[in-house]
Amino acid sequence: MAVEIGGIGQSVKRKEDARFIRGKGKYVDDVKLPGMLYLDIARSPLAHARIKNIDTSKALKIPGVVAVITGKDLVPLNLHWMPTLMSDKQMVLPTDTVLYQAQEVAAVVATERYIAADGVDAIEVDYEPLPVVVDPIKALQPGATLVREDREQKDNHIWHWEVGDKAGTDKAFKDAEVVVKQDLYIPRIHVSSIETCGIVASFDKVEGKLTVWMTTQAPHAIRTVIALVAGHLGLAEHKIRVISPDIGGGFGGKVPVYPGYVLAIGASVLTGAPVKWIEDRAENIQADSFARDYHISAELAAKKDGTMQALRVKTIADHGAFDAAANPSKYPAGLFHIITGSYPFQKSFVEVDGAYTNKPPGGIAYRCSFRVTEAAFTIERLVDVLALELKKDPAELRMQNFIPPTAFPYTSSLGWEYDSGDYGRALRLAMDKIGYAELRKEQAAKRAKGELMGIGISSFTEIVGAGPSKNFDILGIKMFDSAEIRVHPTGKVMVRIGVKSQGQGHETTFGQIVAEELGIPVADIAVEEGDTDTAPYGLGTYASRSTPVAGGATAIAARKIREKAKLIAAHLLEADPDDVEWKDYKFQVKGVPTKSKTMQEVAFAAYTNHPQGMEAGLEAVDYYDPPNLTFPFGSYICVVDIDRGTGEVKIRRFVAVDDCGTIINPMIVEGQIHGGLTMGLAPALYEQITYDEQGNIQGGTFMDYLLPTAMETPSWETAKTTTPSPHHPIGAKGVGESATVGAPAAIANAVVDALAHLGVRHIDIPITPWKVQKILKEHGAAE
Ligand code: MCN
Ligand code: CUN
Repeated sequence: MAVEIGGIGQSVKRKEDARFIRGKGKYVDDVKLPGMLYLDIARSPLAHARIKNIDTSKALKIPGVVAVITGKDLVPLNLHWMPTLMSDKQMVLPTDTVLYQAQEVAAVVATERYIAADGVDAIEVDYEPLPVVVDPIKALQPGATLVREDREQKDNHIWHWEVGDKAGTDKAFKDAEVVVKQDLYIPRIHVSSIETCGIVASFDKVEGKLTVWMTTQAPHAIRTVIALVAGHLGLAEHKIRVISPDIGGGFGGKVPVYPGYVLAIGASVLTGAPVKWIEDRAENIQADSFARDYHISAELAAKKDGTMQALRVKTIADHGAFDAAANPSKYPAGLFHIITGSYPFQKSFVEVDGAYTNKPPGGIAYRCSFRVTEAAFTIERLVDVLALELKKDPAELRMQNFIPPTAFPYTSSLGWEYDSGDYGRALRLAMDKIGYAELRKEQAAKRAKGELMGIGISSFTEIVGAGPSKNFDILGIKMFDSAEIRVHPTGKVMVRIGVKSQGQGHETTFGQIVAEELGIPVADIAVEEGDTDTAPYGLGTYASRSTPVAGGATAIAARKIREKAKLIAAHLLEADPDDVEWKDYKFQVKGVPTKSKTMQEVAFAAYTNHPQGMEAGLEAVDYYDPPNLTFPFGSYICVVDIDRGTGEVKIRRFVAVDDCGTIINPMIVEGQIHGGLTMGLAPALYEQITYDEQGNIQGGTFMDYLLPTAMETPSWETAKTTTPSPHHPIGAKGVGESATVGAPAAIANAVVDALAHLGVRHIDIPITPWKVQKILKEHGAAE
């Protein structure tokens, strides 16, 4: 029975793949409208410069160029600046100064895409170079080059944020038997979705209605932002329709509002024609929002026997020229205070300072759930540093310290209430699966022969599912989410939700939740997202929040339907509702299994034979405000071999044990973990974006920004434990980012473990062959 329904726990094949694998997905660039114009953007070659003049005359002479837009043209419309999600503001186009390389400087609108590009090439900008600051530590020093002249505050400090018990933590450190300290830099990286960002904006002058198709993870929030930013131009929220069609990967990079979107909307309002802007690959990698860029200094205090006691962390966050991060308003450093991880620290204190630099806006994306990757990497690296200091096995040290399963719900010293967990079970399973004890023996034998092999563990705790509205809002909009379910007379179902898949498989998994609750086969359930004219309001998909929040809304909306359906079933069965029960996906008269009604029969009756006095129809809406976040966790173990000649790190095995509570679709979750692990491998060994002293991007193309391919990616081995969330309607936690959060520390720990006997204690990621070879040479261990 259960298999036919395709309910919770079934590996139902992804419904959306029918179109994806046939090349029939519908992406923004597939939208073609009559009379559509194309927009392209001229970008700054310099990281900091005064704009003395922009000469657009040659561009305007090119046949097919319809308009050129500069910052000065936007001033009368008050559109030259826009608000960011972090209550900062960002230039749409500069009027006098550019603040980073690849910043938007002017836009060309033309009848064809290539004509627009020619127009961009013909724009002549006279720049006067200004001093550049790319290092946030230097940027915060007195006398540093000022990045943001527009601000009242005349320095590069954005905000200071702290949490925890400072005095108590300082005292714990003073009294501690053992203190380890580690500085870590988590470099700037960039998501590289298959599809770049883009928009088609179409303004209907007669109706005053704006329709936009865009690559956004949060269509409803974007609609509200457009209404707030452009309300003075007559764009009211009921006359704005945002459609987020199929998206070829988002990973956080499609949360922010980019100037290109605003320019395309502005151009459509000005010309009355539809305008398309599709970013090219270089623009995507050089100018879109960046992730990480955290300079962290972390200390851990412990007893000699290994008992962890206190944690103290100081961080400088490089946000580039505008604070355009996509964090909840209350938390400028995201959920970085999950940094206490899987351990019951008595005292902790964390402080973060944000800095402006002449770099593109950073601080958002890359499968991170709001700075959780930075936190997990730091604590899991630090635990290994402590293990080394105490000469303890890192697995044993973790087992000794884990928050015990009996302690949940557990409130961390930085204030988060972890819903559920069993960390020891996950680590034991990972150790059994990989054969930990045997590997340690093998390592010892290899070491004796001079061969380099390392084993690394990461037992991370994630925090996902923003969020309870008491803690979470973006620009005041509370982070709830929604579902609307309609059961049609013939028992087929339409589900609309406020989140938006970018490849995660929502059309399948949200159908499965409804299938389970209503006993209707998943094949008969259509799931729709991403159209603000039809879907209920929601905050979108990021921070692995769809299952924790919209998943809760979906289950509750379905249960509301079931409650009404029960009354109709009782009416049909001529029984008292109290004598009717929901069993085996049917309504049955208690104790009389032969007297039953299916949901399909009830649905038909809801429109044809419902009880007198009851409203017709069978539908429900739920706006779900979760009581808490969900705290998925996992234990990863990585085995590496290092080539003493080249310094190359080879991942021999990687076992990932994940726990995301109740699993809706095991196959989809495994896919999420495979993808997530690969995106965790990427920054650990390969990806990094750096800038030279003049603010020139190093690594702005795939020639030197190294994405792992199938060649570099090992064969991931996965396993699971299941510790349901006690507060989620179906016990599910989010999982979309877990593997990216957990993997880097396991890999880095494995590499350091391989070199620890040489005296190596830490290596900053990405751990490139060049770095390893240098270390081997320094220690006389190179071949
Ligand atoms: N799922 C499940 N059982 C659970 C938890 C999740 O079956 N206990 C399923 C979900 O129903 C959903 C998928 O797994 O189909 C991911 O669910 P969830 O963890 O709720 O995450 P979201 O759907 O909110 O997706 C967001 C998350 C984030 S924040 C990034 S970044 C990321 C990720 O998902 N970006 C992705 N995975 C991605 N996968 C693809 N293909 N493309 C992206 O851009
Ligand atoms: Cu931070 S990447 Mo996901 O939350 O969209």
